[in-house]
Amino acid sequence: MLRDTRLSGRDLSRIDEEIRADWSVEDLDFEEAVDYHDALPPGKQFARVLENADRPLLQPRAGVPRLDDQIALLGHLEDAGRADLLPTTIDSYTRDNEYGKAQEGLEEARDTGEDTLNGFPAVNHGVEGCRQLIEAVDAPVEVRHGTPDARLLAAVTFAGGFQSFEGGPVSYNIPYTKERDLARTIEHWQYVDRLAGAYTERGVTINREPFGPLTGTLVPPSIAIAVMLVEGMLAATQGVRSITLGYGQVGNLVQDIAALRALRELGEEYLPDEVTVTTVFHEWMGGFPPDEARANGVIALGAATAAIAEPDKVITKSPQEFGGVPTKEANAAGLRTTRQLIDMMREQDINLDGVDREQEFIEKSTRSLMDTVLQLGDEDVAQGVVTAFETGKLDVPFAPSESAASAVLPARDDDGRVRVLQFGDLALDPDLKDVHTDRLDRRARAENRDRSFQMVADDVDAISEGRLIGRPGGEQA
Ligand code: 8ZB
Repeated sequence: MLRDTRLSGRDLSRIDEEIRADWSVEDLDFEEAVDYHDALPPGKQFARVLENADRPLLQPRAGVPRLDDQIALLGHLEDAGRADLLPTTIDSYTRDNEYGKAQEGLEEARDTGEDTLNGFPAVNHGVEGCRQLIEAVDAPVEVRHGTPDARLLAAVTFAGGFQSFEGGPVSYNIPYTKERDLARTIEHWQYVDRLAGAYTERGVTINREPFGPLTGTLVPPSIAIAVMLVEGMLAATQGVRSITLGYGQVGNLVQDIAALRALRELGEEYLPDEVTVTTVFHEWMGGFPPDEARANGVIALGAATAAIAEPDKVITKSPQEFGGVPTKEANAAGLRTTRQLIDMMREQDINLDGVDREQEFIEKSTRSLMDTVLQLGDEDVAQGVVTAFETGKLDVPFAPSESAASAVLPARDDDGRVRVLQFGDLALDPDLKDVHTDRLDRRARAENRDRSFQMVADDVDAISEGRLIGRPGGEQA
């Protein structure tokens, strides 16, 4: 039965065998890999660089199929974008464990010179290919992906010199897949986290980063934070000691600052003392305006938020977000826009009305969700989170997964803060629910319409159409 307990050495070797049966990889040797990491210079030690920074570090997303192209791309982001931390975004076949198809795509890319995959197939490049990449750049590199069963990917990339790994059992299941069972996904991530823990115990700290934005669409902060705490707790059990909790910008300045502060405080509180907690802020993950000028406005608001809230890391967007994967130039431009804003604003002492109150509300709401999760699992967070999603007591809006109820519907209030319009069975105390309902009533009155699904639909499109709140007719009410 699924339990939040540390995997044994026997479990680890059994699973090691199991995942190697999926796709044969060479040079996968833990002891040798520890020595390899030991020889890397301090500037490539991900946790060290992140945890010792005195300002928010900037990191883009980037992944192309061929090794030499990926090296050139990361080099450009370092030089032209001055990225502090680098990514390697993994292709979708690998995310679906379709290594054969990834191989075909990689070979086609090599034959044609086209980017026939939407990311870097790290398993196919193998330990040796990954190491060439790590050696070719100066900054530390993280694996960024979206893989529900990331066991083989983790084994290969950790041995390949990567020291940070995105994702988690809830954040890479609920928003990303339809049919994967949540309990099984948690087992798969226990292996990933245990492997990170095993490196950590050998002096090679592997940073882990749960994916905070979830579905990226109007996610109420308390829901996102609860998922971060659950994934952080699960990782800590397996021996992970460097955890970066994430949060995706919703666009209301006060709510975003409050949420980032709540994320940090609750992270410190819920995760064991031996874990170093850091935070990451994702620039807007929802629909972007189609033109680059307006997209830069969205990016700049994210950067301004980061300048005030000072997360440890910011994941930047590019002005070409609307079109999907950006050119390397646009990607570097997103980094530069973000840095300009942060550097101009960071030393200003800016105090916004209402942040403390919003933070308190987010913390109360998150506690309400976490109390329920822990109760449902009889204090076992793994059991609890599975039951919480099964019963809809914890839920994510717009989630495709059959493991979630997806009954929660969010909408913005009259001030643009994300609230809950329909709760489903979400485990929020009645007095907290009343706040959401009151705020949305106030907006409904201001707009002369009923609280309704139409608000949700209007809000989902609002930013790409040039506003924060989806008002009727697009006009100010
Ligand atoms: C859930 C993450 C979505 C974001 C970006 C998308 C979007 C995906 C790549 C990439 C650069 C890639 N993204 N794949 N960015 N290179 N291979 O992740 O554009 O912003």
